[in-house]
Amino acid sequence: MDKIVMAKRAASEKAAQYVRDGMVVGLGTGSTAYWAIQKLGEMTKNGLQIKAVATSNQSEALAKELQIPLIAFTDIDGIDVTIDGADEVDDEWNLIKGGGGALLREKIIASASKELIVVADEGKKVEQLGKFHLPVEIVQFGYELTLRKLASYGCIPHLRMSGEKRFITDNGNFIVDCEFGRIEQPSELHVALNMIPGVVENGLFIHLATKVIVGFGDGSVRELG
Ligand code: ABF
Repeated sequence: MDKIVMAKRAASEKAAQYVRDGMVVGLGTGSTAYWAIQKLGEMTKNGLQIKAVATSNQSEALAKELQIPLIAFTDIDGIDVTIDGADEVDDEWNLIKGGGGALLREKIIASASKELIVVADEGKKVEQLGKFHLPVEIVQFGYELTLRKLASYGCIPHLRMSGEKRFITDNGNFIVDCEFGRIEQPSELHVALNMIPGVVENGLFIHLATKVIVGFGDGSVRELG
């Protein structure tokens, strides 16, 4: 198995061990969270009783395929634990997420979760956020002006494409990948970007993660917190 896949799988399967009978579990999006959903599918087949809330059409489809019982976000009071990936994780566990285009639902579900366990291969750990272009979800109306306002914060905004067409999120919006290079003050930038009219949400997850599990190519894991 490819070392990065081994790392993703090791981190995710370790995270799944924190899921207990009776829990409501948030299912993340991406190739790392994929392995957590696979493991939870195996555990439910062996009798684990959970209800799952999906962060995207992608994770919902995988949960259905694995016969993990799903529950609509509107039908729950809260989420016990969410397991999700990230594109970058810094030393304060601030994250850049949204490479998979699901940042809005991921952040809503993360904010409704008692525990957010972030699972990542070692390559996602960074000293400073920003090398990964920061995804920002924006409404389609007036997007040209929104792009200019995003640029005024010191980035090169790239409207995300899917082939020849503009990428459209599960919520019908555009994604702008903002090339900052380095983000000196992620918490302040997070607030400023969300003040821009037309911005729905951005991929900076500040103080939401309660645990970070890093996987390595030899199948070992390191739990931070
Ligand atoms: C998702 O997982 C996204 O928020 C994030 O961009 C992605 C990371 O992808 P992968 O796990 O495939 O590296 O939660």
